[in-house]
Amino acid sequence: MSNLAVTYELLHRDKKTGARRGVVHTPHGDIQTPVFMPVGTQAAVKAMRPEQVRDMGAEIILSNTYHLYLRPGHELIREAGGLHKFMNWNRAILTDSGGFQVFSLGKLRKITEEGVRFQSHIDGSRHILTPEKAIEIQEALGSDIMMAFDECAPYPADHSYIEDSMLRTCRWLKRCQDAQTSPEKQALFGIMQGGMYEDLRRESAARIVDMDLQGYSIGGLSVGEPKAKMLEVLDYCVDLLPVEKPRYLMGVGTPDYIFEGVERGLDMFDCVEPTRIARHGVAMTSHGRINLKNAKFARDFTPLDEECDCYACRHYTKAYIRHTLKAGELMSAMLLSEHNLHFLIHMMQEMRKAIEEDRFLEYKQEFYEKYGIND
Ligand code: PRF
Ligand code: ZN
Repeated sequence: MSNLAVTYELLHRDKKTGARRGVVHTPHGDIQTPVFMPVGTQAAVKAMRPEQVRDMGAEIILSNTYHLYLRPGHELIREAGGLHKFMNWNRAILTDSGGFQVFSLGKLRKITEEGVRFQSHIDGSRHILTPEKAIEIQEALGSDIMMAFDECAPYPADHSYIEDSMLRTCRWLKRCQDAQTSPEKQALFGIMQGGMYEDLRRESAARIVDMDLQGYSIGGLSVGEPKAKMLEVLDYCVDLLPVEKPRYLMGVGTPDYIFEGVERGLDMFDCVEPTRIARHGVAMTSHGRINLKNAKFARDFTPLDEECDCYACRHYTKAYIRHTLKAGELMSAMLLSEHNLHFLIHMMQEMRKAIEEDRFLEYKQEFYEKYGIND
């Protein structure tokens, strides 16, 4: 038995790409990787019951330090017996540190060496998040994987800004590690930053890998840069992270980016997109996205996706979902969220199978052609 909360087991490497098939062992069960993690920002995957998320095969979800700290408060969740019990989810949970959310607040925040001062987006109250505080909160929540407190720098930003920010994020990581009390119960993952600069990415990786964490993530991508830029950065980043630990690409989760990440050897992905677009009437299907607002679906009595066997596709038609959407019924968000999450989770299952059989590239090409991704 390991005395660490989280370990990575490599099962198979694709013969033609960097894609890898593995298992991440956590205190709340195993996660088959590569994995897509549904997002439950405020201790709820929007419009979904935990049983549904579990039954579609999700083995881990993501939740957020920033939101839960502000409301209902981490002490309340500790009192409830931790986040798993509070939200009735007994599989693994990863919590983001709040770094990213706080940095999205724009002029409501100020960065110092100590941490980030900010005003709540809910009531304007003043707070400070520090590396120590981010760990204290995540320990109260009791997540299986805690993320380090970092700065996700904006794009574009000049070299000197990114360098200062990246070095501060490394110092903050050390403080997170020192603040952590139970590495056998909860893992701490480090976050690589460095913007779009190769020298800074290399330096960030060298520093964080040296701290010997239980897993590593790549942060600071998908922040508005062109796709080609992001892929160029990913090309050299993945190999800077240890092969024997889980590798996570933060906040990236549309099908094309997941394929590109998996191809380069990344294991974990998360994105609010499938549930967010669901609430706007958009479904992901094997032939690309469709918008149920479109009048052409008014009398379409077929399922969202003929190839899908999710609950929504087994029982409902596009015409019905379109009707509930137009009528403002919550049902449309429920059905579309369930379908979209199922779609991505199923895509990951197929991807894992393909890697095991050394046909990742063939599967990628087949998916791209059907879905209509042409770059
Ligand atoms: N840092 C943290 N969370 C994140 C990111 C990051 O850089 C991103 C960037 N895509 C998404 N979520 N802590
Ligand atoms: Zn479906």
